[in-house]
Amino acid sequence: MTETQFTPKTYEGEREITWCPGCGDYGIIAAIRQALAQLQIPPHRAFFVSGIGCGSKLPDYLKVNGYLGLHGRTLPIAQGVKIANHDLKVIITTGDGDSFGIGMGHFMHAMRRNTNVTMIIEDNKVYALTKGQYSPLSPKGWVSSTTPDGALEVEVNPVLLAITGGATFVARTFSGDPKHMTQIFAQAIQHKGFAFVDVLQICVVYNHVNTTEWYRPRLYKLDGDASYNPRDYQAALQKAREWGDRIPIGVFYVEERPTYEEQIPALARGPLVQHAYEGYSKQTWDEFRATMM
Ligand SMILES: Cc1ncc(C[n+]2csc(CCOP(=O)(O)OP(=O)(O)O)c2C)c(N)n1
Ligand code: SF4
Repeated sequence: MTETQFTPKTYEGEREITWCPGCGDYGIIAAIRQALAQLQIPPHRAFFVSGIGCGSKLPDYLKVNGYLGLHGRTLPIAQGVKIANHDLKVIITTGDGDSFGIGMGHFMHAMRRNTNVTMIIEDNKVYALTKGQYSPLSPKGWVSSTTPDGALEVEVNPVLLAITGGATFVARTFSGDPKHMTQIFAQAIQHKGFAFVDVLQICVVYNHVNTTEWYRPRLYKLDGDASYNPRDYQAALQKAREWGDRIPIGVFYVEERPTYEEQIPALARGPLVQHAYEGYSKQTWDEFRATMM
C-alpha cells in the first residue's frame, strides 16, 4: 500500500476567507481540496487561475500556484500557463458572470482548441460581488437592480454551449453535495482536454430563487443511470436541455480529441520553460528577463 503524501489540509491557504456564512463556495473549495488529495497532485504542480468575483477569490484561499486575473480573462491566462509548462495541472475557478459575460469570447475559442485545462464555474446565476446584478445565466424575467422589470434576454445554457462548442468533458454538479463534487472534479482534472464543470452554487445573499430547498427535490444523478452513455452526443444534447422540475447532474459528455498542446511540435521536446536557451546566450536571456521584472 502506498503512503498518502497529500491530504486536503495540504492545500489549505493562510488567508482569511471572506465569503458570507452559508455561501456555496465553501463547499466547492473543500471538494477541490479533496479532489487534489485524491489525485495526489503536489501543490507546486497545480496552477489555479481566476478572474474577478466572489467565486474568483478561491485560488487566494488555497496553497497552490495561483493567478487572479482581470475580469473575464481567465482563459487567455490559463492557456498561456499551460503552453509555457504543460506539466502543470491548470484549473480555472470562476463565476458565471466572469465566464459567460465579458469572458464569453475566450470560452468559445478555448473549447475548440481543446486546451488541456479544467474550468470550474461557480454558477450562482448572478453578479454577486458587485451586489447582485443579473448575469447571462439569470433566467429570462429575472428581477435585479439592473433589470427592475425583469431580464429581457433568454439565459445561456452553459452545459449545452460547452457540448456544442467543443469541450471534450462536460459535467454539472451541486455545491451542496460534497461527495458528488469531489468525484466530478477528480474526473475533470484527470481528463485530457478541455474539461468543463458547471457547479450550481448557492448564493444566500443575491439568489433567493435557486436555493438548496429549490435544488434538492429537482436534482438527479446521471451517474446512477446505467442506460445513459456520456459518449452519445445526441443523448448529451437532449440531457443538457433538461431544466425545471428535473435537473440532471453528473457527466453529460466525454470525447477524446488531440489537445492543442499535443499539436504544437516544439512542445514534444518537453515543457517550454525547460527548453535550452536556443540560439541565445544565457546572459542575453537573463538581461531580457530582467527587463520584464
Ligand atoms: C473589466 C471589468 N468590468 C466590470 C468589473 C466589475 N465586476 C467585478 S466582479 C463582476 C461580476 C462578478 O460576477 P461573477 O463572475 O458571476 O462572480 P460572483 O461574484 O457571482 O461569484 C463585475 C461585473 C470589473 N472588475 N472589471
Ligand atoms: S454574496 Fe453570494 S456568492 Fe458572494 S460570498 Fe456572499 S453568498 Fe457567496
